[in-house]
Amino acid sequence: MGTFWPNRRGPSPSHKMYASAKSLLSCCMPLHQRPTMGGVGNKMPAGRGWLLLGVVVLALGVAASPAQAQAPGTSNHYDFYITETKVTRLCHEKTILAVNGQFPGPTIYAHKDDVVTVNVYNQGNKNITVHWHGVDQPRNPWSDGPEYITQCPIQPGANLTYKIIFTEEEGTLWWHAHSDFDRATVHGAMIIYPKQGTTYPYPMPHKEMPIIIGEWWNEDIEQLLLDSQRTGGDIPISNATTINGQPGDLINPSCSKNGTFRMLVEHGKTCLLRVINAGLTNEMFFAIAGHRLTVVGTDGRYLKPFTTDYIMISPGQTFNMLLEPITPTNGSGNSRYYIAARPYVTNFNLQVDSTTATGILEYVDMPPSSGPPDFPNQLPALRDIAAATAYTAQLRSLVTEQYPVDVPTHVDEHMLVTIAVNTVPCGGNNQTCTGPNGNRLAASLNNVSFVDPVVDILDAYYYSIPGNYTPDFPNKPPFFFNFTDPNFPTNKSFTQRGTKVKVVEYGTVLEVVLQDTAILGAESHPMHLHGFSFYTVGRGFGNFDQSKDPASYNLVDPPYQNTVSVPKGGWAAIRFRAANPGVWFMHCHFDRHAVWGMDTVFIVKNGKTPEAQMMPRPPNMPKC
Ligand SMILES: [Cu+2]
Repeated sequence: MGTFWPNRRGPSPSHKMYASAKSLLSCCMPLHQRPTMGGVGNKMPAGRGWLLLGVVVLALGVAASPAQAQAPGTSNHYDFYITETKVTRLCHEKTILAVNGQFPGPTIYAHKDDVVTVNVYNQGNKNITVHWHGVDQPRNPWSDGPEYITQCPIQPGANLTYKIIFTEEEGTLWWHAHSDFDRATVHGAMIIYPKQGTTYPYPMPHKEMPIIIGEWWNEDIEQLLLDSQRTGGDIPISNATTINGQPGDLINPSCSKNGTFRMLVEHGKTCLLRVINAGLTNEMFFAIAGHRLTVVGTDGRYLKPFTTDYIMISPGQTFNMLLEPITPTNGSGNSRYYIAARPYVTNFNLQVDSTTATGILEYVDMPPSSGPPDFPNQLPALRDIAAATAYTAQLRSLVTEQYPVDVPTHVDEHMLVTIAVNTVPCGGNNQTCTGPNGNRLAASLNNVSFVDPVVDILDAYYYSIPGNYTPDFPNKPPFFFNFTDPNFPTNKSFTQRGTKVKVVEYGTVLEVVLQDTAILGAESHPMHLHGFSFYTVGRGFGNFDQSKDPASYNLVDPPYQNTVSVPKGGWAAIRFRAANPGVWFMHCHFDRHAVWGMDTVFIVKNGKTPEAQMMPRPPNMPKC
């Protein structure tokens, strides 16, 4: 099939050549204008198309950015400058941390098997780290990113070069800060194209577009986190759901209309949507009025294609979808259609940000319509558990000769891990907290509420520094009760703090059943594992039953994921082979749960051969 994105190293056109951005707004990024892998110098967009996109970005406030390919060959380099940046949404101006002044941040482009380096310069006002979400990083936990797990934070004024080793991943992943709540504004897409000379397992789309779902707080999110840590109470809800950093014109229209994300399409030109949920708080439904979507991939892996009216995407997940721009026959004949993201909320006790973010899909080859865009009435309601369950049940790995699966059929070690929101005593001198019953909110896995160590766990492990963690994370919960009964024993609301890790031998096949509990309210949890993708072999409601439920497992074509949505009052079973030596975080991707302790760590020991051993510690890792 030849080359799909020919290297175009032509001279960089000046911006004034593209002064009339309007004429160039033909939808998403045309694929023939992909970035080249051999760049033309630092901070110089490598392909002509990226300048075009840059102009479009400026014109529409669309958050996608030129690649900054630097080194020739397969190695690419980016410079990320994290600075305090002023942005205005909902007519509130505030200072956020952002990469290269962009919110959402710049897109990283790579091909399968590339190695990309990113030098992160912390020019902000607080410690920070960055994680390359969904990249397995074989033998390279050093560049994984979570604060106090695999590194000490990058302090203000310092910098750190991360090495992202892409191997099996192909599709869409993303990067984000992995410290406090910095992820709210420090995030961006990673696009991993097929290996040079190979193609997608579906017809070549004409265009592509990252769509990043997020949240906006009018207040300073870091301050809200600090306040909640002082009071022991919950974190205030966000003020708006966002699409590519914008609430859209249904939320406070007089403030939001101008910035609304617009995606321009033409009849017959298929667009590949790369949807990412970068939100901190909510799973999301997503749909486009008048159009069906063909889902072809998730979490940097291919799926058996299926067509759907909507998707449900958890924080941490990505979905690749093909959009065929055809004027809907049942629509109004409108030239504009809302793209919409609405929270999917399973904890009915919580106050939530229920705003629906919108962008606009706009046909450039139709007469412009004057009325409002059509709204996607197929978008499920806020609490539609049945809609979410039906969507997720459709996820199956592609499975072809070129994209085989390797689902473990033999399990070496079984773990049952309960997930809970809890409390701990407020602490101090009879201090009263604003959490339940005057206590402090906490969260746990197997009743261990994870506490960050003083020295990051990877260094503590590598240098055998005692006192930072204990290797006794349990394989099962300490107590068995009816986990999903809302009338849970009241004494079970309290949890214990600790820094407990699970140590496994290299190559061990693990099955981890993640079990939600009703303690302080059942809800779904997007559980994310670093260092691995895993097969989600089963999901179900109620208490997992080892004698019955494995019979329903899909061991033929289960989805290969890095983040699984554990159903409210239910369970999810994942399997993976621990053939990646290092220190790997597992946590809920609802950030408030993660900071409350819904986390644990796998330490995978070195194997015997050199290929089964961690890379040596790079120089210049930050100090705690
Ligand atoms: Cu959670």
